[in-house]
Formats: sequence, C-alpha cells, structure tokens
Amino acid sequence: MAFELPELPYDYEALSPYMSKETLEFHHDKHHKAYVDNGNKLAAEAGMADLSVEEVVKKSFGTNQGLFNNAAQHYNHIHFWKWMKKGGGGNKLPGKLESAITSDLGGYDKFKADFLAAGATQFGSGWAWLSVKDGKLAISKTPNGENPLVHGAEPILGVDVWEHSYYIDYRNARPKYLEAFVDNLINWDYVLERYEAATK
Ligand code: MN3
Repeated sequence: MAFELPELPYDYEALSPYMSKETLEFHHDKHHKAYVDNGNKLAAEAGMADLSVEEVVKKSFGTNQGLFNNAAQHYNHIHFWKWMKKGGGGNKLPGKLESAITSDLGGYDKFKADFLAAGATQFGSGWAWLSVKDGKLAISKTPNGENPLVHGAEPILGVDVWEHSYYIDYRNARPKYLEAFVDNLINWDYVLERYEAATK
C-alpha cells in the first residue's frame, strides 16, 4: 500500500517551547514528506508498492539501501509524532510500563540516564530506542534510518537525533533536546499501547 504522510496528532504550536512550530513545519511537512514521496517512488520501482511499511523496511534492509532509508524513516516518523504530546514526559508512567522498566531496566532513573546516553552518543544522524526484544525491554541506538525492527525487536519509543529534529530550537545542544523530550514530551500512553501490542 502506498505510503501516506499522516497528519500531526496535535497542532504545530502544541509542543512549544520544547519543540517549536518552525521545527515541526520543516520536520513533518518537508523531511517526512520527502521520505514518503521518495519511498513510494522507490517501492514502486522495486515491486514492493503493495507491501506494508513494516514489510518494506524488513525486506529492503541490506538489499536496497535507497528504499530502506526512506521506508524506515517513514516508519520511524509515523511513530515519532505519536510518541510526543503536549504536557507529556516525566516519571508519571502507566503502572504496567513502570513495572517493566523497573524489572527490565533497573528503574526510571536508570532508564532515563541510559536513554539520554544512547541519544547523546549516537555519532551523527540516527535514533535512540526503547524496544521489546524476546519479551524484555532494551535500550539501543541506530544510525540514520535504521531501527529495532531489523534487529528482531519491536520499538515502543524512539527519539530522532538527526539535527533537523533539534537544530532550530537547541542548535548543537543535543543533550538539552533529549532531556526536554524525556521530561516534557513523551506520550507514555502511546508507549504503553506499543508495549502491550509487543508483549501480548
Ligand atoms: Mn526526522
């Protein structure tokens, strides 16, 4: 099925001051749209136009770099918009998620420190992730558009550390952006929804 650019689940002002209207306009309207348009063109050329985005991501990994880059980034951004909300973030997690973070990752504070470190130490463009692998939570980082789907895991939270995600608002201060994401933006309800889908 053809990739489609989803609407943002909030208005362009909703995440200010942590993520500005200008950042969302460029990031969603220009960058994400380019992944959708290029992904559709390359998927059609590869005979994968009828596959779901998840199938295209898995099938193109290691075999069709151009298609993979665009399809994976489309997948990552579909979820990235939903992983944020106005008034989100912080340590008030849904109970089930809090228990899993405590048992699998050593508690919220350790999760936060490790997730921030993953994002800060990803050299160049990429993502930091919280995913479910073999029924357990894990933190990881990936370069460019790569994501846990191609490493046998289900991503339940991801943060974009490409400069286009933070340079307008934070310039080169990636750690400040990451901290604002965790403290003020994460939509824990959507993380829980993804966790439940990945562990049922
Ligand atoms: Mn991006």
